[in-house]
Amino acid sequence: MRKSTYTFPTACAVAAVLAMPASAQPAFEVDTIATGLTNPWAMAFLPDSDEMIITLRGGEIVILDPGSGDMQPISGAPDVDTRGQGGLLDIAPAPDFAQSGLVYMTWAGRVGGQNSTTHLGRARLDRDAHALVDLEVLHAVGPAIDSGAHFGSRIVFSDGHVFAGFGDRGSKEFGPDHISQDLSSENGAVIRLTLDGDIPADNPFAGDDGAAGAIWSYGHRNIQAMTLHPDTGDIWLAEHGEAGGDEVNIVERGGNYGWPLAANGVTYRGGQRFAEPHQDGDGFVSPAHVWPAGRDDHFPPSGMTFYSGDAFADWQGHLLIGNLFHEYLGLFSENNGTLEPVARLLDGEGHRIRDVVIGPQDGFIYVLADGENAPLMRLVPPS
Ligand SMILES: [Ca+2]
Repeated sequence: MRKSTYTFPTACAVAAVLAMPASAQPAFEVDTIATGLTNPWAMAFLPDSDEMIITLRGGEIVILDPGSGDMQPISGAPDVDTRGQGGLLDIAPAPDFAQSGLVYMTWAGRVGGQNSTTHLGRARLDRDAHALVDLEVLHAVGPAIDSGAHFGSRIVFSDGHVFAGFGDRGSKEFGPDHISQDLSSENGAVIRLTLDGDIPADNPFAGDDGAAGAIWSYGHRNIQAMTLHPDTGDIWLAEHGEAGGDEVNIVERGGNYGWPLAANGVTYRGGQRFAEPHQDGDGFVSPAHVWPAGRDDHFPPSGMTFYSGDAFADWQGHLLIGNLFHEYLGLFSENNGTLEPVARLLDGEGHRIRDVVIGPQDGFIYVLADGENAPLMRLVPPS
């Protein structure tokens, strides 16, 4: 295992550390647990185990022992469509994994011809056979579209249900006819299903004429992170804006999150505004946090979790969000739904950050990079 030591702010003397407020950042070390991962996308600890399960976008799954760095391939992954941003995406052990062995996944898959869509499914992990078995598709996002862009997606479990967040498939319709504003489309939406994949009767649009009953919230662009707030239990998500306008949102039942009718980003080409920025009273749910337009200030997120654990006591309750383009792990304090930036972790290391989770046993911060030869790292307190 390769170790590097970091202190920040840079060259912070001991006297200065003592003078800093309690929220100041301690130093940390970085263990590189594994290298050479090919386009990894998501990771999760297997409950009651020190092992992690990791997806590779090309359609492979591995189980990794972070102590030794040993990796074991797992067969039985779904067939994926790797066009564009597609492939095998999120992975999450079921709440009853200890009994059922079930693992939930999302992936991009073809649905006839050139059309593809994000799928949500589950399979049972057979450890002895090193295999996922009994793969079931629980839901395929409708409608399927001929596009390689914006599949989302992330999975969380809450309130006895499975929630998953998807993308808008890269639609360039910037008006009210955009699919994220269309309640018959599950693209650009969060859905809520029973653990068996059925649509609950108490979903906000269940039974409404022309609406997709699985939708829980809509008006999203491309959801790349979802996590639960440790105190409120709310679902938090992060989504990419156009050029800037990246958002962190707190998910409300039936909420319309505005894309693309309220947006703080601008067009990639020409930097033109196409909508009013989010504002109170515009009829859309405003983001908890939004980054401004422009490539210098934006924050294309991927992976997000609240810190819990004993290893970094000062960061308890802080929010960690991976930043793809600017290649760092953002650390934010959170107070009543308001975020303040605290530090850029791993800044300057040259890693697009794809996913972040907290070790349930050790409280270390596990960080998965993006790319064709990507490392899995963990932040640990200095020795
Ligand atoms: Ca929004």
